[in-house]
Amino acid sequence: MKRLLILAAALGSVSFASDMMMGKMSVMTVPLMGMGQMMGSAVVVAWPSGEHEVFVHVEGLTPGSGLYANHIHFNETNDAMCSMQNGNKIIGLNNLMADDKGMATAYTKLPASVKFMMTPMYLNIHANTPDAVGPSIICGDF
Ligand SMILES: [Cu+2]
Repeated sequence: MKRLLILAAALGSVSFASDMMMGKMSVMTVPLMGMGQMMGSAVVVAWPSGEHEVFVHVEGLTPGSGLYANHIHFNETNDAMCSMQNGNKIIGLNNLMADDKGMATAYTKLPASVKFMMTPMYLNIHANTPDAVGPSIICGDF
């Protein structure tokens, strides 16, 4: 996992959209920022088949604090961003589970029927208390 994140970071300057149009696999990294010690990164691998793989790694959660909801958000007006929290449409990703060090990793494979990357989006990790899907606590703009 760490190796993939490092590889993806090295490839981060590759133009995502143009590679997709040329039918090659492409990789995009998205830094995730939260309050205090909370931070992380997301790596999105886009395959020529239209499938996407999304790896999310975060640190700084409360150790052993359970599951955290994890979504990509976008909207119809193409202006979704973390600072506005205005992405009323979501692509669900697998939950993150905080380990005993407050780290969590989630992997989600999305079928080609899930279309994204053509509009501004952000990846949100939500507070898990008092509600299962609370306000955003860590976010990254695509
Ligand atoms: Cu969400």
